[in-house]
Amino acid sequence: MTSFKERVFSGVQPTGNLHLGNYLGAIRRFVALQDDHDCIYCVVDLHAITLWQEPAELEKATREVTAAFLAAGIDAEKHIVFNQSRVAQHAELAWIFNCVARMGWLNRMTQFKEKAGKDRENASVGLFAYPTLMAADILAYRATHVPVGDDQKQHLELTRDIAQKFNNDFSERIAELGLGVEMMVGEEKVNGFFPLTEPLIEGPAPRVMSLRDGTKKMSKSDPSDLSRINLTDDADTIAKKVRKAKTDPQPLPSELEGLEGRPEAENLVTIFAALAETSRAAVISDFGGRQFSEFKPALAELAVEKLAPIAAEMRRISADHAYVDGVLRAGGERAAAEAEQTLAMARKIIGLLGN
Ligand code: AQP
Repeated sequence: MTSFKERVFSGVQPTGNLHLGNYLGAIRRFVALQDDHDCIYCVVDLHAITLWQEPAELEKATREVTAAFLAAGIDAEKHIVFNQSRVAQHAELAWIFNCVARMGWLNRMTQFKEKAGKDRENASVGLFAYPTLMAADILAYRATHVPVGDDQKQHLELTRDIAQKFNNDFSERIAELGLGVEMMVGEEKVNGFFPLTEPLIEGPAPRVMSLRDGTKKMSKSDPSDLSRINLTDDADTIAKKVRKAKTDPQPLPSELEGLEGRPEAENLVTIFAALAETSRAAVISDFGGRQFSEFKPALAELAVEKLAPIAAEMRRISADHAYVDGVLRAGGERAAAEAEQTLAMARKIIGLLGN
């Protein structure tokens, strides 16, 4: 009996305004994981179109996210980098999962509620079914680990529910075809076709907050550009955004516990610690008792030092369309070959003739 090969999968939507939260919560961790894992990183353009995208902007943003992956240090030869729509198996498996997942499960997804807002009747069907496509992205490669920011926790739980229901619904058939793989669920040894994927929601900044409101997540779609540091911002813009970041009138506390109930101060300290690759306690030990007028310039300088080289590299790479498109094409071919192996088995399990 074999067990699942460890494999990492994650994706980023090409919806413009890639920001510090995307970098610290996701992309920088993608880079760290590639040293000892087999990784697949995807620009999830089919997810992007669940909300309206201008076609030319979508093309530009797809190249920009790819460039961000490469500029941050992802090795597209050793690992796989591609855009989702090139691999039709994602959409095929998503349809299968639409027939496995239950309406009640999707009705509970908070991201749909937030994104659809009050105009639920006018939201696309794709926005509602977004989590089943995400499950398909991951399970088309039978990925075992998914690094994501904290906001994706609920979608990862749904992915596990879908895998488990599929494994249960088809357990006899999976056994008959000898396609079961052994895995540990807690203390229990179980057998199934899809792994119960582990979310990797860790690192120093799984949830970077808005610079304008420390209770809201930093987000691409926030109408205020001052709320986020974009990966493409120049040094002056970064300095201005940090200077204008909302804070309270108190100096920084001298103990970590003093950040409680001060979301904006906590966010800036977290960002500093994550960028400096140190602990929040170390930041407080250096800056405790000091005013924001002293802390903010140090944070701006650090952010520029860390982000400027990535921004410059991103600009250089994304301007070279032939190169970026070549990376996506080659990655897409490799990804399709992997995904087709899973789909061929899944079709057999379900009873869909056609292999
Ligand atoms: N603020 C954040 N802090 C930490 N991680 C974050 N991520 C997003 N925002 C933060 C993580 O970045 C990865 C890619 O995100 P995405 O583009 O696929 O979708 P998203 O989570 O919807 O990103 P945004 O920026 O918040 O976009 P909008 O405004 O459209 O909702 C994911 O791993 C995500 O967790």
